[in-house]
Order: sequence, then C-alpha cells, then structure tokens
Amino acid sequence: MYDQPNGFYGSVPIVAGTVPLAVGAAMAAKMQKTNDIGVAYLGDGAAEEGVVHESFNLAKVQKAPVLFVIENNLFASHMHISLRQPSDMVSRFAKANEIPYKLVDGNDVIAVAKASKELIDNMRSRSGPALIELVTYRWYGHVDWRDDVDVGVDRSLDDITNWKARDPIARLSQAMIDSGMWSLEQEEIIGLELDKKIQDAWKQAMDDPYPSLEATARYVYS
Ligand SMILES: Cc1ncc(C[n+]2csc(CCOP(=O)(O)OP(=O)(O)O)c2C)c(N)n1
Ligand SMILES: [Mg+2]
Repeated sequence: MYDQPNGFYGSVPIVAGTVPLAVGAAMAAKMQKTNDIGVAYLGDGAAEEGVVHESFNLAKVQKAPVLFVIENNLFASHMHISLRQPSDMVSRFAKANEIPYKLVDGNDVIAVAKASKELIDNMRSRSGPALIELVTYRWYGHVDWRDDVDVGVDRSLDDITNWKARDPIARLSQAMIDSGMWSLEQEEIIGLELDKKIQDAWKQAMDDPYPSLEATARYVYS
C-alpha cells in the first residue's frame, strides 16, 4: 500500500523494508526545506535486519529528521526476544549510533504521545534522527486471532493475562474517565457503533461475489 499525497510512503510485507524509505523521505524533506519528518514503525524482530542498522547510521551522518518507532512486543513471529538477542532492549542500537532515544511504556498512550512530541520538537529544532522504543506485548499469535496458536510460542498464560490487564485502550479510557473528559456511556456508544461497522463490513465481505478473473491483473501492468 502506498499513498503519496498523504505522505504514506508504503507498507510492504518485507520486514524492515520500509525503514530506509522513511530515511529517504526525511532526506527529501530536509533538502526541500519543509518542516516535515520521516517516521518509520518497526518491530523488535525488524531491528535484527541489517538494513535497519544501515538506516540508523545513514540517518545519523546525514542528519535526516526521521523518527524510528520501535514497537518492542518481545516476539518476532513465534520466537521470544530472549532466544534471538543478548538483550531485550532494542534502543541500545540508538546508543550505538549516537541517536537520541526514549524508552517508554508502550501501553501508556499519554506517555507515548508526550515522549514522541519531545523527540519530534527537538528533531525539528536541530535536525537529525531520534528513536523511541515502546515496550509492549504481543497478545496474539503471528497469523491468527488466538493467543495460543503459533507453533513454538512458549509462554505462560499468566504473562498474557498480566499484559492484557495493561490494555492501552482500557487504560486511556480509564484515565479520561478519571479526569472527567469522558464517560462510560460515551464509551458504550462508541463500542456499539464500531461493532455495527465491523458486522456490516463482515457481512458485505461474506455476501459479495468473488472478483472477476480480469480484476486480478488490473493495475498490475500498465
Ligand atoms: C525479510 C523478511 N524476513 C522474514 C519475514 C517473515 N516474517 C514476517 S513478520 C516476521 C516477524 C516480525 O517481527 P517484529 O518485527 O517483531 O514484528 P511484530 O509482528 O512482532 O510486530 C517475520 C520473520 C518477512 N516478512 N520478511
Ligand atoms: Mg515483535
């Protein structure tokens, strides 16, 4: 997927493949003297790809205004980070490249917003990359909606239960209710609206006919 007018330079199935694209976007913004920045979202598994380290290095030496957002959910496919890396802290690679970074509770929406804003404000004033590591947890298997599905995932039910208690959406909602910005009734209404949207989309997907044979090649060749 790609949406240039909205500044979305692509999502691809190749893990880490979009990280250098974000550095390129940041370089373009810098050369064109816009106030834009590049943002790359990647996982703890993606941080094991060579191109990510080349991207960190290039962004640093070129002072590219790019924010690397690492969603460290402790798993890559079905393997826990302890089986793959000598440390569970991915932001150590920022240190290695002398890139300013923050390590944040990734299940705390407000903390993530505050830390990101600080890094981005600094980035805009002095240029150059920054990195934010969001510590979170993969609830589900790699390719399914159940949490016990991936062969090889060896984790305790306690872990999943404890992490589910830190659900970022529930925590944000509770914080908003506590501060009087939001109510349980409003949450219920939104929940019902979303349920209906999902049910309608599901029904349409199940009821619509399959695409025609010609449609498969449309937009593939020009
Ligand atoms: C270059 C490449 N190698 C392997 C894969 C298969 N693969 C898909 S997702 C994934 C794990 C990614 O883990 P992480 O970056 O931590 O992302 P998460 O799914 O945990 O958010 C792998 C190995 C791939 N898509 N691309
Ligand atoms: Mg991961």
